[in-house]
Amino acid sequence: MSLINRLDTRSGDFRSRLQTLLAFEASEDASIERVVADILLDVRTRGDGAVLEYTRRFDRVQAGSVAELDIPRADWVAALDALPRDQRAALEAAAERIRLYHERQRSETWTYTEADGTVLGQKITPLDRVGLYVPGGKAAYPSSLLMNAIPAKVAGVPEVVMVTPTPDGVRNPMVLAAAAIAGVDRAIAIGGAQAVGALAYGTPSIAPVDKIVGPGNAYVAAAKRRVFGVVGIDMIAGPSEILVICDGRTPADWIAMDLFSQAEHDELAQAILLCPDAAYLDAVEAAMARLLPTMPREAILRTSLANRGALILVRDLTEACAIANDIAPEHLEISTEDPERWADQIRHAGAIFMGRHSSESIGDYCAGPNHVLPTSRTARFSSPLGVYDFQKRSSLIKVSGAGAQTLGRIAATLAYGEGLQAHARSAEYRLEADPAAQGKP
Ligand code: HSO
Ligand code: ZN
Repeated sequence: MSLINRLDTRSGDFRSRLQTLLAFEASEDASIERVVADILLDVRTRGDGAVLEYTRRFDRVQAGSVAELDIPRADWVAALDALPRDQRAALEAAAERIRLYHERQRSETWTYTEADGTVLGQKITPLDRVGLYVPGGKAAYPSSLLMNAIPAKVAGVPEVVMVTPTPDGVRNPMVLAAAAIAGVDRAIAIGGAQAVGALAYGTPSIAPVDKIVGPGNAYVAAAKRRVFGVVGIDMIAGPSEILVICDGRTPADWIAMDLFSQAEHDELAQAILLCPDAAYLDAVEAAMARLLPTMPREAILRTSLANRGALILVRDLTEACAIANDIAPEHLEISTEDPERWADQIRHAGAIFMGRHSSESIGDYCAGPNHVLPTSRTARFSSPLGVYDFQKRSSLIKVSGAGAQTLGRIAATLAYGEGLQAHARSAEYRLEADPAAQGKP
């Protein structure tokens, strides 16, 4: 079996083969749904007692109260102090760059005044309280904590509560250190659907939040979907994806490793290269074959590349851009001369990396933009996680006496048209002249 799929846009089965590679259905597992529904109901009715019981059962952590599961701030600070110097410096540098980038995203309240003195506008306020889910174990990425918590703090959210499971009581020191750097306000050692339920409904010791963000396993994702409406949620992320457009003049090892960098996330991750030069595709495949045995995650890489990876021969870079727009990838690298020229043609991608030096991995950690991005083709209609996800808008309306005359007539006419008398008359009460005309259609 070959290392990675090879496709050619000139061949008749190209579209159907591409379709098969792209297909990814976030499966809704009925047994997971049942378990999660039960846990959520239990947390909702029994509160802290249920949270403690599931934490004992799933994480093997005994606690007499939720307060005992709070991770004291002193422990985060200790974790930060114990970090190797270079790791601490890297986390701090990344956090600073992420903060600077996101500060530009902050929306401000605005108003304008019309000629008759009527004032209209939009008031921006942060959410009061945000819950941040941080997975335990192998998928606990401190970088993801920074990417979720910093935009919330930049938005002005006063209380960011992090939940993270600690199976057998084992904590992840780099996650705690990142929490300290990002300005998280409280950390609780709980996870799974029970943590999502506690954040959404609140318990005597955990105040309910307004929105829950952050990645998690299938149980966490199912729980977030179910509490949506009671609270806001971020997107439910699918497997990581990278699409590279290359003119065939970037060192083949660089592109091979860029493809690996997303393929190593998990077996369902997707890495695709589009290039008009067949010999270059051969060179990248050879580089992959040579580099694979050096990769600690070789097994995951082999599975994801064979199942969902592809090297695609295109007619030219214009065709490559059209395919990229169809795929709407989470990450797009444009590894060509004059990358802006091609980026101009891209409308659908979570993040666009331009030029041979812009590896996606730099974006994952420290370029500044968010690494929580729309996956599974949802970049057609959604955007990176940002400060705007933690701010909301209220409309402002202040009608002047003069404005009430003109607007009142328009409103009343439309209200009568809709058969809504009270609407009409409420507007008409504010009309100064001709009280005799009021109440008539
Ligand atoms: N590439 C991932 C984010 C990440 N990478 C975290 C490394 N750590 C999002 O698709
Ligand atoms: Zn990554």
